[in-house]
Order: sequence, then structure tokens, then C-alpha cells
Amino acid sequence: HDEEAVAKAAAINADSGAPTIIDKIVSKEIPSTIVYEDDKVLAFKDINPQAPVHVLVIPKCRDGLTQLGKAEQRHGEILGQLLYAARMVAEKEGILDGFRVVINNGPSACQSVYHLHLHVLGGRQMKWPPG
Ligand code: D5M
Repeated sequence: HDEEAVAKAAAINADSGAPTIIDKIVSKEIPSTIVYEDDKVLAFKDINPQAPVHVLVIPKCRDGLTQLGKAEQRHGEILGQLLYAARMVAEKEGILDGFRVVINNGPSACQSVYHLHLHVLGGRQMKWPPG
């Protein structure tokens, strides 16, 4: 798994601010399986699931949030909405009793898509520490 992560990190596009695949998911140009949606937030199934439940929660408007490390005070409201949406996803997916929320930030954390997204994972016993 280490090799896989290193390869993924090495292949990475850094945070260029360029549009990402998430724009096309928000505009529905690329289909996704939507789990939760409101006016600010979208949650859809990850195409490469790492657990029986693996959902990505994103702000529809990136607004500078290419990664959590770019967050500013003004992003406080949307950051809270994303966490609450993660909880709604967990409830909808029936994993409210045990789930994990992950944000990969930057190349050394294997971030591959530079539009902030929360991973909601569950449906199996999670391990600690994560890889
Ligand atoms: O996570 C980026 C995640 O995005 C990764 O788990 C795969 C997922 N992904 C990529 N393309 C798609 C599409 N088209 N649908 C659903 N999920 C997708 P990161 O934390 O940046 O590594």
C-alpha cells in the first residue's frame, strides 16, 4: 500500500488552481451517484471506494478552497456545513454508529483533486493509525 501511495503522490498535479473534475461533477457533465445535496454542498459516491461506504462531500463553489490548507476565516460557515453534511451522509448510509471523515491535504497526504473534499468512510472496521 505504501508503494501505491508513493506512486499516487508522485503523479500529483500540485495545487495549480486549475478547474478539477469536481466542477464537472457539480455541473452534472460527469455523472455521479448523489447521496446528499443542498444549495451549498454535494455528496456523491467515490469512484474508487476504500470501504463499503465511501462518499465525497464537497462545497459546490470552490471559492479558493483547493485544499483545507487554503482555508480562511471567511470559510468558517461552509466548513461547518461540510461537516454537518458528512454527518447526514453517515445517517443516510446507515453508519452513524461508526464512520471516519478524512481530508487529504497536499502531495504528502496523497491529495489528487484540488477542490476541497471530505471522505466519509465506513461499513467496515476502520484501522488506526490510518496509512
Ligand atoms: O481524493 C480524490 C478522490 O476522488 C479519490 O478517492 C477518487 C475520487 N474520484 C476521482 N474522480 C471521480 C469521479 N469521477 N467520481 C467520483 N469520485 C471520483 P484525494 O483525497 O484527492 O486523493
